[in-house]
Amino acid sequence: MVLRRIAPILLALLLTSPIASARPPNKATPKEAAAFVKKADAELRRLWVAQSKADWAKQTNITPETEAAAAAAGSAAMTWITSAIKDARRFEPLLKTGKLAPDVERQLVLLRVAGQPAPDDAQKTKALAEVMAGMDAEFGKAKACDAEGTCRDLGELDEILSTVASPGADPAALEAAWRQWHDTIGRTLAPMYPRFVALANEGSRAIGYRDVGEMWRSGYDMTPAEFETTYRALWEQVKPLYASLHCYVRRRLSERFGDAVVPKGGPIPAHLLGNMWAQDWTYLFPLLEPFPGRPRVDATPALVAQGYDAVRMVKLAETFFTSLGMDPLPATFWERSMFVKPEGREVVCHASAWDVEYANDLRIKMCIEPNHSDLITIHHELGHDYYYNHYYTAPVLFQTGANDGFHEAIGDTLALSVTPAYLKQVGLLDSVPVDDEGALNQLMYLALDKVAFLPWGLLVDQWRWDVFSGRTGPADYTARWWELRRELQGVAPSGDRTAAGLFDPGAKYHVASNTPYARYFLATILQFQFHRALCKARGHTGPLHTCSIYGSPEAGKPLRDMLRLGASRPWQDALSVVAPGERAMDPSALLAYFAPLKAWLDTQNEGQRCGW
Ligand code: X8Z
Ligand code: ZN
Repeated sequence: MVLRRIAPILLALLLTSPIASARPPNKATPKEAAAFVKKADAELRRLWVAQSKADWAKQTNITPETEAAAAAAGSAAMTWITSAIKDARRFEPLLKTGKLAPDVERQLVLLRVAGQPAPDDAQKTKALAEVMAGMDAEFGKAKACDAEGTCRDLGELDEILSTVASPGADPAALEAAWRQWHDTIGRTLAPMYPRFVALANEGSRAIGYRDVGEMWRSGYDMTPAEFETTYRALWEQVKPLYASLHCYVRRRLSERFGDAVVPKGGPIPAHLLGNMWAQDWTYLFPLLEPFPGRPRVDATPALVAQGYDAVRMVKLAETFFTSLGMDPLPATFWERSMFVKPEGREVVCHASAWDVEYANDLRIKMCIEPNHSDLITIHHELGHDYYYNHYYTAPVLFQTGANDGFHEAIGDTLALSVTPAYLKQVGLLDSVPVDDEGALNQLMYLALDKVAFLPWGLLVDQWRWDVFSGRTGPADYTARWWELRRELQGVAPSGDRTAAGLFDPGAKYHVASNTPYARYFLATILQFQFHRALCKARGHTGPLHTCSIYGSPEAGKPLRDMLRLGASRPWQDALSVVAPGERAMDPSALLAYFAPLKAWLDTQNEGQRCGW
């Protein structure tokens, strides 16, 4: 590890030494920049492959040994990248002069935001890598036990919450499941998180950022301040749609569980939305269906009745991608992926997609169950894998999304075409909604997924930006969390959550694993933008929600052209490849998609006191 840290410094000294050239030190040349980028590509590739191998080993088999190996690989990568970023500073005078080859310049820009940097101290770097690997592992292993000594993992507790719309659902039991998870994982992570924040900030300061939040906001081909403005402006545009949905949902929940449980005019209790984080409300659909008795819009009953297993579900999703002209997944995908929760070892069940070797070594890791939600998540994960598949021959710094929201949006874009008509075509629905009433059912179902998600997608990083900047200190972590959830989502916990030792943000995987979250908010906007553009490419006319791009190589072509770019161009350029003429993230496609539902909701909400 120490040697790796020294190597780039030696290289830098050699390259700038007056002995090595007659030029004064620090006058770096374009040729040196090109050589630097080439070497960085080789070294990063080696370190990242080692890191993803160790991470894969850990996440599919959590033991003290695999955790330690993942931390060591993380520490090595962090250390190297930090000194490389510092070395690369001498090329800064060459940026934006037109003297550098565009690919060299782009790689230098991307290097600065390519990974968590290390603090200026080997011991602290080790501690940072350990706390990061440790939080992720604790989250994966966690079990919450009730008073009778029955212990459940996150999947089992979330499943209890998902029964909210079933006839005998007991709010007290739902609240207990919610509380058990939050109390257990929160208490485990509470002492780790402040340590992590301090060390991670030291790392980002070592390369010139004020804090980790500023570093994260620097990855969008605009200034961090411009990004923040863009982010908030997007939310302001979609907020009225969310508010209409919230109003209608609260009223129906109030009718179902009574005013005492769901007070009129106030936030909705967080345990009554069918999901541990209230980020996906689709399990409420039976309570909210605009026109009951219509054909179902989810494939769960058919998946169960037809005995679908995990592999068959993944094969079905793969067919969607190949129908657009993409290649089948490589044989190694089927050999190396983890599709179901294994017996006898601890794993991270939270779904993810990998190219472990940065060389088309595609895999997914999921604990698949035969239900509609997991079928959609499989499309999401394969979206990541197909992005990898289109750019794996590029320099390693280009092997990422045009921005991180793009990466999250690809599979979801395809999943927007998993319409009732498509499900009928593949034998997973008997009949499809044909009239406006059926369409409203379909739109409601999707809104409970996409529209309900928006404020949650926004707030996770709003909270982390405050935490990393120091605006919110450790004593206020949970209080600030609930302030944001109340203000943006209109959701509240039952009872006080500010007692010492609780840490509710830690109940979410991405906080424990330090995965940025703004990407999912952006992806929710972008996927409708992509969908609108691809539907146009396919020649679809008529309302957006009736379009499916299944089986359309005409839609596949611009999508694939964008995927191939990876991060080699600013995201604005990548966007205009898939959506000619568009260079901004724009919620108008999402708003148009849900416009009929918005009109219906607003009629339903007449005379109601909306808001919270
Ligand atoms: O984490 C994910 C994916 C893996 S990138 C399953 N998602 C977010 C979440 O679960 O919170 C997809 C939707 C949002
Ligand atoms: Zn994802």
